[in-house]
Amino acid sequence: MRVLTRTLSLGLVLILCSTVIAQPPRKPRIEDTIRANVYADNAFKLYINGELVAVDSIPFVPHNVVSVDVLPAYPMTIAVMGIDNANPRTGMEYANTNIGDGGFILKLGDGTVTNATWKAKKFSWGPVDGDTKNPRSESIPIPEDWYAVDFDDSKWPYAKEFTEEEIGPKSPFFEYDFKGAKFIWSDDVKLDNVVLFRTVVKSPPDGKDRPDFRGLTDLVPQSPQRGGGRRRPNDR
Ligand SMILES: [Ca+2]
Ligand SMILES: [Ca+2]
Repeated sequence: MRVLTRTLSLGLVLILCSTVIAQPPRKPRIEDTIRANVYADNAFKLYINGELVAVDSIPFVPHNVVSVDVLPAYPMTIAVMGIDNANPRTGMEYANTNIGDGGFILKLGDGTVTNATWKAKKFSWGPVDGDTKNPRSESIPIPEDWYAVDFDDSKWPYAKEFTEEEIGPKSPFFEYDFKGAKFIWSDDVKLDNVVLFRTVVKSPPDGKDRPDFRGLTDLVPQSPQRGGGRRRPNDR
């Protein structure tokens, strides 16, 4: 009986050890990141796995591309706020002389691209019915946790794809890799001015195996901690 108990205890210890070993093996390196190329008419906020990772650094003009390194972890929840420049009261721009149109496109270094499999829901639109004589906008409240991993977007509509001709991207769009990605928006690329997008990338589209570094801050690192013990020169 005692032998059995000891064997079971040993087994438990081994299971615990293997659980620990299965945790992220090291700190992430820049080679573990993938490049995110993002272009929005006019601006965006990008969340990955519930964290804000990029915002459009130039919200109106020129039409810039934001290209940043991100650390992927799968399944990967991507949530984006797309913002077409508009007067919040009328939904129009350029001193209420122009309806203006939106558009969003993204490509990640793992092969993730925007297309009609993404969800897209409008939260502010106008001028209602395209009425530019008496323009007014309408909005619905944006859920507080719209970018969270566990947010339920099952009732959201799917995004609509638009051609490059319809969106008319401007330089320097053509200098960046958006191959295979589609421009998306909600149904009305002119009237819909604030649109939220969501998708879940179950596994890397390029099939490459990548470590999952989530929860790294909750673990005791293998190398000495800052301020605790001696740090090796290259341990940063
Ligand atoms: Ca518009
Ligand atoms: Ca616009």
